[in-house]
Amino acid sequence: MNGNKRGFWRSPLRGPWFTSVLGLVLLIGLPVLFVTGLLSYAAYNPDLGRGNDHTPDRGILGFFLFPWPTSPHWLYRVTQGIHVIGGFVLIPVVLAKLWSVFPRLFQWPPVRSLTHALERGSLLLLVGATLFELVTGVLNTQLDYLFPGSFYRVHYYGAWVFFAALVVHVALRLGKLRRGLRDEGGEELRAPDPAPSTISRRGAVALVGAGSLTLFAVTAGQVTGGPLRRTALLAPHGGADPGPEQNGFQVNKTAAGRGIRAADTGEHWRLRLRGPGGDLALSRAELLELEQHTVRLPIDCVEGWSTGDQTWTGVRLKDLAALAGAEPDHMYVESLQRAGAFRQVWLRANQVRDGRSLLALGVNGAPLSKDHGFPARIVVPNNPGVHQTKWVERLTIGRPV
Ligand SMILES: Nc1nc2c(c(=O)[nH]1)N[C@H]1C(S)=C(S)[C@@H](COP(=O)(O)O)O[C@H]1N2
Ligand SMILES: [Mo]
Repeated sequence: MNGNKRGFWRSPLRGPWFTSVLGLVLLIGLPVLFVTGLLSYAAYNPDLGRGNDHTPDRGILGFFLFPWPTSPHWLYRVTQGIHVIGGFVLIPVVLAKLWSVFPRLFQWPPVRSLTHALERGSLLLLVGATLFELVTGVLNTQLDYLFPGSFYRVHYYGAWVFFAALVVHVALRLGKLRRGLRDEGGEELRAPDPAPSTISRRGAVALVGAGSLTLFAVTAGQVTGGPLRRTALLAPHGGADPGPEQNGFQVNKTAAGRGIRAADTGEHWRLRLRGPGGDLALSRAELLELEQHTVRLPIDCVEGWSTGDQTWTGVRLKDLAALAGAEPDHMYVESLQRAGAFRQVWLRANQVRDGRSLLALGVNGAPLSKDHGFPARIVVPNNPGVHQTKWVERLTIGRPV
């Protein structure tokens, strides 16, 4: 299409004001997704190496990593809730913004100068990376890790491409955005021969807002848990409530799905404990004889949903460390599960030291169900769900090598 055919696009809504209003929302919203995403990445303690680290080639892109705290215990629930729900909410805004500038895709000549080429190149990266992040993110929340290990990798590197392109785009366009909010400049965005309007510009913005609100309404319940969870139509697995009574809250991976056989979790099961004091093997009955502690903590999945607070009972990780002859230190957790991601993970010393960190044996007054990790699972405050290992087989106290 050449320049003269700009007249093909006739919507009177297109123009600097509409594009700038949407741009302003994205200028605030997308960086929030970026930052909460980096926090989620940090929450995995990826610097502890194998098992925690899904992006071994990150190099300097890991510069911001820090020991993820255990308090406040609701922090990950909030940051990841914002990340996932915010991602859904911004989808209509991204689509509307792309629609508002869509005719510009066909501008002629496509490249006028070196600066123009750089500008369009960065835009291509920005649009591509934004759509890529939204699509991979949505697929991950809906389809239960469509690309297991590689999701972290592609979503993480995609985020950095997005961020670099955003910086260039903002540097080039901030002035236009300012003028656009006053409905000035940006003539190239307007239809040269607009059709009569059927809806006001404000009406159109309200429509986009209504789309975002709808998405908010059908996703937010997954973070609060409880009765509101039923409103979370877009929560993973349709928000199914899995088990009976005390164990009746969200399950992500079932025991059957993870290949956990009843024979492995029966009376022959032993917790293998390894530390400077040597190796120990404890039956479930022996674990129940140790001092039991009770905590109220949620399981918060990277997919954005939370179980809400549940009452877990079990043995403190630091007591287990002491039993293995060690000061509370890093702890390597291995699951009975034989294959798949998240079967082994490092916990950091601050997590092991925290008195609320348990090897849980029961929940809400009942023994753990097999889907919630029977015979024993890890529960650590402010820990991403994937590190709340179920069907624990071995705990090793020490440092990653
Ligand atoms: N061994 C093992 N533990 C695991 C998983 C797993 O796949 N294998 N999934 C994790 C994930 S992704 C989450 S969100 C929580 C879910 O816990 P729940 O099903 O008890 O709510 O368990 C975690 N523990
Ligand atoms: Mo998860």
